Amino acid sequence: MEKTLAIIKPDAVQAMHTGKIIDRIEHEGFTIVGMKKLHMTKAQAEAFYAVHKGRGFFDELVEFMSSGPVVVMALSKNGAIMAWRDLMGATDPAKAAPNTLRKLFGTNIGNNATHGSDAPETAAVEVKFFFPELA
Ligand code: 3AN
Repeated sequence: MEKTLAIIKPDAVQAMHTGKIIDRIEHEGFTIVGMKKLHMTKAQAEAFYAVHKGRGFFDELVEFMSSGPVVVMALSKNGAIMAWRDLMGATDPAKAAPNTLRKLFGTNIGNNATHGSDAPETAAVEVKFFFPELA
C-alpha cells in the first residue's frame, strides 16, 4: 500500500477545519497510519521545504508554516500520492476543482489549507521526516 504525507496547514487548523478534513480523508478511503499535531520551528519548516529554497516564496512559506500548529498525517491507500493530490486540488484555491479541500478551505496560493507529497521519492522523504518509525 502506498503512503503519502499530508499536512493540515496553520490556516486550516486556525479556522477549525481539522475535523472536516479528517472526515473527508476517511470517507475517501485513506487509512491514517500516523497522525500528530505540532508547531514547526522555522528551522524545521526550512528543512521540510528545502527543495523550494531559492524560490521567491520560500521565506513566506517558512514563515507561514511555522506560524501556528499543523496536523501531520501519514496516509495509506492504493495510489495514495495522486489520490491525496486529487482530493486537495490545485495549489491555487482559485483554480482548484469544486469540492476539493483547497477549494473549500484554502484562501490563496500561499494559505492553501493542505500539503501533499508530489511523487514517490518525496513521499518517502516526507513521511520519514515526521514519522521515522514508519519508514
Ligand atoms: P503543491 O503544494 O501543490 O505541491 P508547490 O510544491 O508548487 O505546490 O508549492 C509548495 C507550497 O509553496 C504550496 N503548497 C504553497 O503553499 C507555496 N507556494 C507555491 N507557490 C507559491 C506562490 N507563488 N506564492 C506563495 N506561496 C506559494
